[in-house]
Amino acid sequence: MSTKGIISVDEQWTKADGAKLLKQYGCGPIPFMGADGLYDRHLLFDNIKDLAAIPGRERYEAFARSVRDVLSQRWLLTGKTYERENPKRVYYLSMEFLLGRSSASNVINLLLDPFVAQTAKQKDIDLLCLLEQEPDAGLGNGGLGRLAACFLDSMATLQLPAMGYGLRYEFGIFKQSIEDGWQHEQGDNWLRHPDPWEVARPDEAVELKLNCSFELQGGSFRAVPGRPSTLLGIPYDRPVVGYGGKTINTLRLWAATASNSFDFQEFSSGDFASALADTLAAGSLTRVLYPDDSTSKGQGLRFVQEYFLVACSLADLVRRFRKTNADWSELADKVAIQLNDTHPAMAVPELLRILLDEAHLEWDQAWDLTRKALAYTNHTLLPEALEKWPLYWFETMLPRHLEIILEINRRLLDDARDRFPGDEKRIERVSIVEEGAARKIRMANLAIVGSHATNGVAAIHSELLRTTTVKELAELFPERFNNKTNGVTPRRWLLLANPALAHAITGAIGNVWVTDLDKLNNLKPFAENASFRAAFRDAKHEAKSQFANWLKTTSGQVIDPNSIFDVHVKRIHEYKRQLLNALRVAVLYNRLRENPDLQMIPRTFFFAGKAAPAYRLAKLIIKLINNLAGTIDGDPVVRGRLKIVFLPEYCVSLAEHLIPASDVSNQISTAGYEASGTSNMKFMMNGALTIGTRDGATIEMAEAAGEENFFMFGLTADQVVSSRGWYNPYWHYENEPETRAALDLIFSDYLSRNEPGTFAPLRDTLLTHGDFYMHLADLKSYLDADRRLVELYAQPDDWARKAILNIASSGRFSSDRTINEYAIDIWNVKPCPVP
Ligand code: 26V
Repeated sequence: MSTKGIISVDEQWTKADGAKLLKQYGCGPIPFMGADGLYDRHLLFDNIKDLAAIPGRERYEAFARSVRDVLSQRWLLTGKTYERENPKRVYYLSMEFLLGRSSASNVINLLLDPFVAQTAKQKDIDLLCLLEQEPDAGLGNGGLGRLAACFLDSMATLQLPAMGYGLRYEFGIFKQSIEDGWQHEQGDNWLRHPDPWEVARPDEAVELKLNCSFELQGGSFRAVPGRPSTLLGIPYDRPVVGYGGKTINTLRLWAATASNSFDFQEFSSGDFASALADTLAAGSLTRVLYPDDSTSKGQGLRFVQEYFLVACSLADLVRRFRKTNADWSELADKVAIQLNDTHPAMAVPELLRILLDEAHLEWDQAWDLTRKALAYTNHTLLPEALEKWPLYWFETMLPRHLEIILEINRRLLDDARDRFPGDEKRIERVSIVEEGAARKIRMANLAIVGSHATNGVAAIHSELLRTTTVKELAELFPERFNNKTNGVTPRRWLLLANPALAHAITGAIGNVWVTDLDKLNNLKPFAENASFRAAFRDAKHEAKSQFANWLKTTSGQVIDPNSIFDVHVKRIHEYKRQLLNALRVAVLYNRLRENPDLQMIPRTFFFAGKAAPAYRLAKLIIKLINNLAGTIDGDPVVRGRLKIVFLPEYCVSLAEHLIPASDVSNQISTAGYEASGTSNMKFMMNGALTIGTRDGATIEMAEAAGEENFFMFGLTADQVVSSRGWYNPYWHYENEPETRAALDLIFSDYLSRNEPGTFAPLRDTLLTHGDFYMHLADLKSYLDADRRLVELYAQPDDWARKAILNIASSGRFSSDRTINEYAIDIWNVKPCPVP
């Protein structure tokens, strides 16, 4: 199903001067800054304060509002164009959108960056400082949420009539701090100040009915059965600016509130608590993002959040469909709904319910339309992350949905029995209902059965999904299964994050790469061009120095920009194997302790990432990394040669600072466990070399660049599976002296003198309990790859050659390519240009 280049981005708007651009955006002769410019007016009239006394935060708000003013006409026009043209539209449903900051990205996509930079200079405004005032919108846990954000950028850039639907969490992913080496969590109150990028639309609120009410009891959220209630979803819209500013799509985030604010009678008679109970309970529905990306056991609030997203979004999109279409039978010709993982899988029974109960269609037609409209993306094979909800939750909260699900299942199983008579094992595996003492609804099965397409996010992942995780379903519906390898937006991750490298690339091959990343291929010959290699090295050095300065000013930490920046950033998970990386550094440390005169290029190892608050082992891994860092820092023998930095509070903005400055990207998951990875792609585009296992999209990246330009090591996914039976971590402990010494360093409390026994659970995982993620199996080959890598770094020209070839081969990993494939293979939608 390959699709290259059928939809392409129009030629960019010529970079006109600022005044012309403003005119094109519908701002007429209004200047941006200056006495009666947009910025100055906002500064004065939004604050009503002496101009000199207006603090940085308010200055940022005025700036963002003036950029929003510039795009507002175009935003309106985009909506109007869609209404007029009535094209088939895409709706991307996701519980997470990890947006990061919006201002700089919007300015760049509007092509206003040179103009804004120039005006800021004239007005003596420190633009970087201003932009740093914007908090990250951290409405996601990690890769899945960031992918959704990159997809929005690509859909708008490709001029697709698309919309994102999500939740407006008042608190995003928690803030991480490190105390004494341990992770601590704080609430992320990112909406404390008004957010200039959101527009509330109370007039478009949606009402939804549940068969229960909710109450807050001792701080926890509880369903009260048998007392039906109504909730309100208030939409908050955010502009999604396509590159060139032609299309401005919408991300609509729902906030929950009670339908009637509170019972005034009750309130006046003095029962304040009871009067406010419903309002409080309803409001807490969208209060906070779930910070665990591997399990949802027992989290009833999460279940209601998921239904709330689905019910609000479907009501909204059906309303929009009905405005311009009289005939329900056209639904699937006008609407494509993508389910980002199973989190919005209740869209299956909800859409059926609407078609059956509100549109009064017959089952067969309703079912056909539902399946044609919906498609599902799987993002993980980890069994503990596959959602299964207790059947009795549906019974108490959504009885009609349960009825519908059971009817879907009855028909499914009848069909499966017809096709595979007597194969009850298979029937058990395909069933949407997991039988047992507590019956459960398998959301992945529901999503696959109720949609027309199921995709994984990298070739190996799609293959494993099809042949192992849901094998029997894939045998029932083979035509539904496909692959869509992830991608990332080159606007944010190269053009915005790495201006020096972007400039060097544009200098060599022109700027078409910004919207056609395959054009990076034209860089290949430049690997042999000495002056381009120098330009690459200069850009890398500039990014490293800038990162070092940024780190010094924000945290006081001093790092050496001439050391190798070796980076491992992502959520902390056993399968991602930060522990394997820590073992590698422990081995290197031991080598220096044993041989203090060893000559080596100085290295700085960066780690960053959050652990789910309840994931104890992940938190212990953070502690280990920090203690190892402390021990190394305190050891005069290694000082200046080896350093570990654990950067707290990993977020989109930190990634934007760090990735351009990286020399080495660690992608070292146990093969078969990382669905795709997307930071791997960001590093590649920014000219870091990858040391990694054959997992997820890293396999395809190495294929694209040639394995000789990668540092691949370790067991393959097949080998991981086939060695499970006999793998014995003790063998490595007993037969590999460096492995043993590294483990002993940890187990001996050398790193935890004041807290003996702290790391005992690591011994349990790595040895006693059999090392499920096979760290020890891969340590030796990791060290081999590491040696090759350092040898190459000692040859700066050869290193630059490989880095440039990596950049040149990264074109395939643009989210524009991915979205193009979704548009053609799954959604059947076409661009709808805004005049
Ligand atoms: C799962 C759960 C389980 C229930 C509680 C809340 C929650 C929140 C998030 C998740 C998602 C886990 C899956 C995930 O993030 N997968 C990542 O998706 C990336 C984009 O496709 C991919 O690059 C990563 O390899 C994959 O781990």
